[in-house]
Amino acid sequence: MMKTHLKPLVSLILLAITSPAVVAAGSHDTMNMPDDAVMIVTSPVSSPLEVVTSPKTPRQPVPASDGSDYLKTIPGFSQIRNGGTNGDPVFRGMFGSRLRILTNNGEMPGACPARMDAPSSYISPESFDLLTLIKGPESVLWGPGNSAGTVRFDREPPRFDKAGIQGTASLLTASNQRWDSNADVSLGSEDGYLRLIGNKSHSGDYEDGNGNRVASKWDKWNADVALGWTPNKDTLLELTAGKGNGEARYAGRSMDGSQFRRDSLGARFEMSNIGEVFNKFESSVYYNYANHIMDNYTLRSPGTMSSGMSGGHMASSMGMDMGSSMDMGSSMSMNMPMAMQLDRRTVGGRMMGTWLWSDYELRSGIDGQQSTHRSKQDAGWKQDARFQDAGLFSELTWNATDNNKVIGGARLDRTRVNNDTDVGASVRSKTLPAGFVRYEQTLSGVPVMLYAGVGYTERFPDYWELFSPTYGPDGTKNVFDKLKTEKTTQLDIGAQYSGERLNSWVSAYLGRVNDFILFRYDPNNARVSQADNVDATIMGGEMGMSYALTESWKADASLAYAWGQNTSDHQPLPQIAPLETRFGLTWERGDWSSTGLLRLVSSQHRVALNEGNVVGKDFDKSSGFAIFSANAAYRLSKAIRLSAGVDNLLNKTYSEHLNLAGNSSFGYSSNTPVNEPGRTVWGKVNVTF
Ligand SMILES: [Cu+2]
Repeated sequence: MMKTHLKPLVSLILLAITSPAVVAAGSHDTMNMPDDAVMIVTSPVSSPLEVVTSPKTPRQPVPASDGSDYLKTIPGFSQIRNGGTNGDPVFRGMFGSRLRILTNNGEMPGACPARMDAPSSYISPESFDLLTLIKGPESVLWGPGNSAGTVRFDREPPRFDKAGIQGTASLLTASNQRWDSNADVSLGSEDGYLRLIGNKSHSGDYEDGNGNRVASKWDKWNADVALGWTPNKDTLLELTAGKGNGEARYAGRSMDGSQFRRDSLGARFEMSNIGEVFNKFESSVYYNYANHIMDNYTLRSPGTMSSGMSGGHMASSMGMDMGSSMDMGSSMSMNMPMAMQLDRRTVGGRMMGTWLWSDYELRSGIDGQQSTHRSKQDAGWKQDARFQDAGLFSELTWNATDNNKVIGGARLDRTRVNNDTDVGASVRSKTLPAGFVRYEQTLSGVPVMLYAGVGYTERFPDYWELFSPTYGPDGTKNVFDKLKTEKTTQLDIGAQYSGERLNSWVSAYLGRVNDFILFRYDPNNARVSQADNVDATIMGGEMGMSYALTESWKADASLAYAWGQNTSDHQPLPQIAPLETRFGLTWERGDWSSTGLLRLVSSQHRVALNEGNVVGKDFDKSSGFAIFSANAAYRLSKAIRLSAGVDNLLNKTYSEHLNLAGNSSFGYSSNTPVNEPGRTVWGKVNVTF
């Protein structure tokens, strides 16, 4: 087995060593050669409000091949695990559409009514160059309702001074038959480029600390191509196309995902340095299609066979409210072979201009999106919902002095939803305002940056909130008409100190959420849920520091805390991860670096039993844990970097607070959390050329 696996590794290394001629023919604009150490905490570079990182940098713990797992090195992020991959990211205790996830400025909401395919599950992070997080409602450039934040995965256009080839490749192997390969190769010249990106990822079921297998295996692949035309250094026209698919076993669900098909098309046009005042124009359009199949017989055995429904599509009489119940039921119907196929087609685009005059910079534009959801019935595809949104936005930056700036923005959206189910009105529409104003100051004399901003955003309920619950706020089945929009007003403050040896930062928030969308589950039947609006107060923050002890020793620490209170019911908000701290100690000399990481997570006693979101609910308090991991990295040459590590070195058995609970078909008794992986050994080679 290893023999065949090592072959591509060896040939990659040989290729990189023997072809120095191709090195440095050009380079990506940013972040191509980051810090050599393995990333354990993603620290902000210029402002704690915005985190920018390269998804190609090796991380510890070794992430699964999806967008959600990569976010976990950013303090404040946690995840609701399905199985081994495709978890749902949660930032500051805020779930789902409160966090907008974009790839190349486009969105790809999943098709599964039970949200087995979170938007991040279609993302292969290493095929992107930049990962950017904007915390809180502190930007209006990226669509409506982003109350918790905005995550963007972007590809930078490769630039060539002369004809050549450039790119990156990586191979990863780890415990549990993990095997990933990524390649990102660009051929081009001054006039343009052809970029080819591909990845494959495979993993078997992992073992928890007790040596018990957790149903979590996956297989994935993605292939993307970009064709760019750069008639001059300030103009870019790019066409993109991509495809992907995969399957994943889900310990926490009554079905597995046996298909996660993605078809993507896109185009972007950008012009920079146009003139003194009207300086930049950028526009993009995209088409993203998700086609998802879930079943309980491809990757598991459905248990006791019963008559009828032998592997066909679920009868339409069971209706859409089976959506949320799919993942939690333990009734006899779950013993029958069942499958469900769904798709979602999202098209959209944006157009933005940048104007400069004296101390002002204005970015203004329009964006829009249409997203259609369907399910496959015996008679063919049947549409149940169509979401449409059109928005107008402006963000103005006033550089008052060299050290002070004021940034303000506003946007207005018109959202319209068509409802093709039998319950509720056929159309619902709403105008949604959003805005923010923020003050940023850099102190003179000391390397300190401060900011304070207040933002407001209104979020229309998403597909899962409108169509997956059994009941709405008034206790009837009419969720569509009755569930209100969610309004968030939030104060964000922070500071950063960037000294010679000490770098520290803090970002904090205090928010009021009116009509927070909450799911309540029937304690006696988890397949019955109600979506309701409650008022909530949220607060918390993240902080971090790194200190250079000596030339070669560096200490890191980070902390993240989130708190939420349902003020309507005088109890905690559900599904909030507990206090988490991370300590790292890194030794770095020459081409070597080595890091020890201690991750400490507190217990969580603030729970709201049987409340949560479309995928998860609080079912118990949780206890804390401490996990120790270590890694080493070595730069073999300018082009080749090797890294290896052991996650959960002491092979501890533990589970995260945010947890779906294991499914009975895998032998879990009710309300038993799914454990995290035990000791995991991994090795990775990154090649840049
Ligand atoms: Cu599904």
